[in-house]
Order: sequence, then structure tokens, then C-alpha cells
Amino acid sequence: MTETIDHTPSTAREADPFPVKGMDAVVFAVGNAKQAAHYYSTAFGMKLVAYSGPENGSRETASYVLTNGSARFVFTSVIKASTDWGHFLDEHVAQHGDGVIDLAIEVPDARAAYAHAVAQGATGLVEPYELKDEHGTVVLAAIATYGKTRHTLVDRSGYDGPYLPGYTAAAPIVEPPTKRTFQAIDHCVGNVELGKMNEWVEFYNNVMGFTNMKEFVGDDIATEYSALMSKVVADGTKKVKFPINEPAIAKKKSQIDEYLEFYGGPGVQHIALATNDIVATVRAMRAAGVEFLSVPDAYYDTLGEWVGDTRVPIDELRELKILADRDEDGYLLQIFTKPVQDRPTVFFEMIERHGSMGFGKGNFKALFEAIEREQEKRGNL
Ligand code: TYF
Ligand code: FE
Repeated sequence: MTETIDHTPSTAREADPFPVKGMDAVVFAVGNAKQAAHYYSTAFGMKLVAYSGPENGSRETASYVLTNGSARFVFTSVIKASTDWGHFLDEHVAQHGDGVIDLAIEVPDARAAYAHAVAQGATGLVEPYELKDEHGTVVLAAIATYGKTRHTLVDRSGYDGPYLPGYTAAAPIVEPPTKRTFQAIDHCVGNVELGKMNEWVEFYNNVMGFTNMKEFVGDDIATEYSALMSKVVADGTKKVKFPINEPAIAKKKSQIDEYLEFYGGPGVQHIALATNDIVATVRAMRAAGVEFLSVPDAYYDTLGEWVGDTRVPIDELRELKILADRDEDGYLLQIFTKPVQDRPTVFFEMIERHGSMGFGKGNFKALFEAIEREQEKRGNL
């Protein structure tokens, strides 16, 4: 018998029971994927790279895969439901409007990840299976998270095609901008019901071995102005970060309650996208018609005093309504879109980090007041 010696450093061997490589994709179920693909191309500067639909053998659904750097979004619509999956998608769009059905995570071993997750109490939705074509093999499995959202676990190490077997490469809808608007998914935020935040934090602790990041919004802040509580879990490499919000009882109706009412339950609230030039990003997206939240001018009158020097002069932050925050590790610049569909549900954040691994705690007051002004316009405050 030959002896095998494990040269893996002991820290790596004991450590991660649920290793992840990063976010694989954010999958949206929408009423009109063809038009969504156009919006995310022209307004968000993404690039269509793959397609699946009736022309290449998918008679039930049409799916458009768009990327920007390592960020990948998939937009799926039903053409004519004929299977449980088609009916699920139809019902999802009818009940929730356009929304996120899947925060897919790339893992080195989908079978092992699924087995570990289910053993730790996760609800299995799809047992591990393989998809193959001339580009190779992908192993997939899926577990449930909050609401009707799932985490598909994707091992694509044996595959070099445009997205998944069944998809064919597609030409861009418009020529993507020469300067990238963003290059990665920074974090994906979930809204859950009152009293459920800690359960979902524990779910990620137990099932994925994710640990809690220091930033959280507790009762003190909640009652003063924010009407929400929030905790963040992340994998060991901090590539996958999932803040979880729940409503808090406060003087005004919580923005989280507004979401839960109009989405029809828990779901993904916002996706934060990392950029290395937020000024160029916001200029390009504003020019393309994307609407962002505004904070009062007074925010910028005192900003310099506490945030110190940033790459971008205060006057330019003021002009574009970009927020800034600093902690002991560095600073960040961030801005939030208004909801991107008629329901006051899913929105996006653009974020430029310089050392800070926070989420903009120093901006929560100004940001939440800006959100409340929008809630008020909608008659939901
Ligand atoms: O992801 C975060 O924690 C920040 C702040 O409803 C935030 O982007 C938190 C809750 C919320 C909007 C933004
Ligand atoms: Fe965020």
C-alpha cells in the first residue's frame, strides 16, 4: 500500500467545510427578459454573452446572460410554461414582480457543498446533477434560502463555454462602454420578516460556515431613525457577503415592511456592484437614464470634517450625490439607485472601496432618510 502524504497546510485542511470561489450569478425572473437584457446593456453597461431560448432548444423559457468583469446576471422569462419550472417562474413573476430567484455561488465541489449544506439543516431543492455539452461538464445543485430565493451551487471547473450547457454564445446588444461601469458583485442583501434576521444569520453560520462581519445595525439605531436591523455574514475570503435586514418598529413604516408588502414576502433587496471609478460610473449611468437617490446638500457641508480626504473632491461627490464613509481600515464611496421596477422592491448600489470593508454605516441616517422621502412620494410611509 502506498502512503499518501497530505501537503495541504493544516489551516486549510481543518478550515472550511463549505469553500466558495465567489458569486456565480444573480438570476432574475422577469416579465420580459428581452427588454431587461436591453436595459442592463444600455443603462448598466453590461454585455450580453449567452442566450438560451426557442432558437437553441429551450421552448419554455428565454434566458439572457450578461456580464461585466466577474459580475454575471441572468434574466429569465417564461415563453409558455410546460413544466414545474415554467409554472414556478410564471407564478413568481405574478406574485413578486421582477425579482431575484437565485444567488448562485461558485464552489469547487457542488456535491460536497450540497451534502454539507443538507446535513447542516438546509432544505435541498435540487440534488446534484451534471449538465454536459461540447464545452465540458458543469455540476449543479440547489438549496433554499429566505422566501422563494435559492442558492444554486455551481462547479464549473470542468467547463469552458459561455455560461452553462444549453446556452450558446451571443453577440452584445450594443457595443459595451470602453470604460467598465463595474467589475464585480460586492454584496447581495436579503430582506426577511420581523424577528427572522437572526435565524437567517444562523442559517449561513451553520450551513455555509459564514461568519458575522462586525457591521450591524442594532436596536439603538433602529429606534432612532432606521426602522431596520441588519447583520452581515461572509465567507472566509470575504468574497461572498450577504447582509440580512429585518424591519424594526419605529415611528415610521419601515422601508423593509414596504418591500415585504410589495414583493409579497422575503427576497433580495439590493445588489451592490463594485466599481473602481464611481464618478465615471455614475456619470455614465445617469446619462443613460438610471435614477439615483439624492441626499440633501447639507450632507456635503459637513462631510469633509469627518470623512477626511478621498480620491474624489467633495464638490464632485456633491454634484453626483455620491456618499462617502470612513472606518479604521479606510474609506468607501457609494450610491444607491431608486427601485429598478415599478414595485418598490429591488435596487442597486454602486460601491468603490478603498480599504474599508464596511457597508456605509456613517451614511445610514442620510440614506434611510432619502429612502423615506421616496416612500413618502409613493404614499407608503
Ligand atoms: O448593504 C448595506 O448594508 C448598505 C446599507 O435598506 C443599506 O448598503 C442597508 C439597508 C438598506 C439599504 C442600504
Ligand atoms: Fe449595500
